Order: sequence, then structure tokens, then C-alpha cells
Amino acid sequence: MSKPGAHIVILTGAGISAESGLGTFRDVGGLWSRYDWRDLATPEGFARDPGFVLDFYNWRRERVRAAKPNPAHLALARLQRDWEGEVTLVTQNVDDLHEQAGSAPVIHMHGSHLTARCAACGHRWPAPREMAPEDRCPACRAEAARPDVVWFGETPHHLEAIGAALAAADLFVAIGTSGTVYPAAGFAGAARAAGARTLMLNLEPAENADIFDEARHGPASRIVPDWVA
Ligand code: BV8
Repeated sequence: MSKPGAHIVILTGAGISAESGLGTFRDVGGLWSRYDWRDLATPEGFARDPGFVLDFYNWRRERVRAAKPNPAHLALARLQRDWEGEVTLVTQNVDDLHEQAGSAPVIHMHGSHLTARCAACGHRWPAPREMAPEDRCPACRAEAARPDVVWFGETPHHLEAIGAALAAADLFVAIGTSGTVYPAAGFAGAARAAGARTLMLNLEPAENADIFDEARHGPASRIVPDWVA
């Protein structure tokens, strides 16, 4: 762990929710090994076939609704509550398992499964169980409902706040992420350049493993509580 009073910045990815039963993207059997991300996680794919994309997110949202936080989420919530210093928790995940575990605030840089967004006016509302292309925006009534997630080629949320946290970090910890998607995959380098130590907690070495000072490998539900203890 770090010295009391240190500012810890944590970035989580799909691997932290794997043991809660939610799929990852690039593991064997992961979502992008079964589906083409160009069809499902780009604005162009959505424009081509909105029904197909909405069905994909309806299916994933149902699994999120049935999922429960695992010991890794719970350990981070304890750390956020008890740490004598600042903890900035950034997630690439669109599930709400950090919030269910008691973490707050949680910075969702890739959006959320649990809200829908209007592609016409930007209004957000709680995502219904089944989203369909003919759904109307409650605010402007346009048939322009879309998942409130950040697709490839779209700008992630909260980058200014994340940049400020990285510049002030004493310790940067990446948990359950393959380090393949930018700008998130560049956060470790930014924190290191600002003088932070960097730690990776992951099932196996990630693509950007070489820029971490330390790495511990194993399932998040074991290695994250061990690290927080
Ligand atoms: C951006 C939607 C500009 C949400 C996702 C060409 C054109 C356009 C853009 C680009 C381009 N070339 C490059 C880019 C940039 C692009 C990018 O990085 N592409 C990559 C593939 C090269 N990025 C973007 O487009 C981003 N936007 O660049 O805008 C910009 C930039 C800066 C400033 C202003 C503007 C937008 C990226 C977001 C894409 N959205 N999905 C959803 O449906 O969920 S992608 C998807 O990848 C998810 O968002 C996910 O969060 C993200 C990262 O994946 P991971 O979380 O790391 O999951 P993964 O499966 O990969 O890895 C899991 C890890 O866990 C593994 O290492 C595994 O070993 C480990 N693990 C497994 N089980 C466990 C475990 N660890 C511990 N315990 C376990 N039990």
C-alpha cells in the first residue's frame, strides 16, 4: 500500500467485473472475440443497424442487472471510505458494481449501461429494460434513443478531471484492464511522468505492462483485497 495521505488514482476495466459474471472484451471468449466491435461499439455500426446494437446492449444490461459486486469491488469501496488521503476511482466499465459495493464518487469515462441518451438533444434518462429504435426521447420526443456509452471514435467523459488527478497522483493502480484502449491505456504513463508510482493488479500481464513499476497477477477478487489490506 502507499503512505498515509497519498493520492491514489485507480483505473478499473472489465476484468474487475469478470468474477461477477460479466464478460470481458479481449480474453478468450470475450465479447470482441464473438462480435465485431465495428458493428456494436461505433456510431457507424449503430447508424447501420440500431436494432442490432440496442439488442446487444439490452442483453448486456440484463446481465448487469443480475450481477453482484465481488470482493474486489468491496475492497475498493472500503479503501475509498477509510483511506487517509484522496482516492480517485475511474472506471472504463459501464456497469454499476462499484456503486453497488459502496464506492462514491465513481468516474465513468465510458458511460453507463443504466442510462439512455438522446442522440438528438443529449437528454439522459434511466434505461428501460428493452430499448428499441422507435423509443422516443422523453424531452424532445425524437426517435433518437441510444445507449449512454462511449463508442470507438467518441470522446470519453471527464478527461479534464482525470488528467488533473493523474497529475497529482502519488500512486496509480490499474485493475482488470488489458491496456489496449486509449486514452485510458495512456493513464499509467501520464501518472508516471508526473512522478507517481504505478501498480498493475491483473489476471495476467497487460499490453502496457512494461510501464508499470510493479505488477501482481491473479484473480481480482483475491489480489485486490490482499493489496487493500
Ligand atoms: C477516443 C463501449 C478520441 C462501452 C468501448 C481509429 C479511429 C478512432 C479511434 C481510434 C483509432 N485508433 C485508435 C483509436 C482510439 C481508440 C482505441 O484506443 N482503439 C484501440 C482498440 C486501438 N479509442 C477510442 O476511440 C476512444 N475515444 O480515442 O476519442 C479522443 C481521445 C482523447 C481525447 C479526446 C478525444 C473511445 C474508447 C471507448 C470504446 N468503447 N466499449 C461498452 O460497450 O462497454 S471498448 C471497451 O474497451 C470497453 O469500453 C472497455 O472498457 C474498454 C477497455 O477494455 P478492458 O476494460 O481493458 O477489458 P479487456 O477485455 O480488454 O481486458 C480485460 C483484462 O482483465 C484483461 O487484461 C484480463 O487479463 C483481465 N482479467 C480477466 N479476468 C480477470 C482479469 N483481471 C483480474 N481478475 C480477473 N478475474
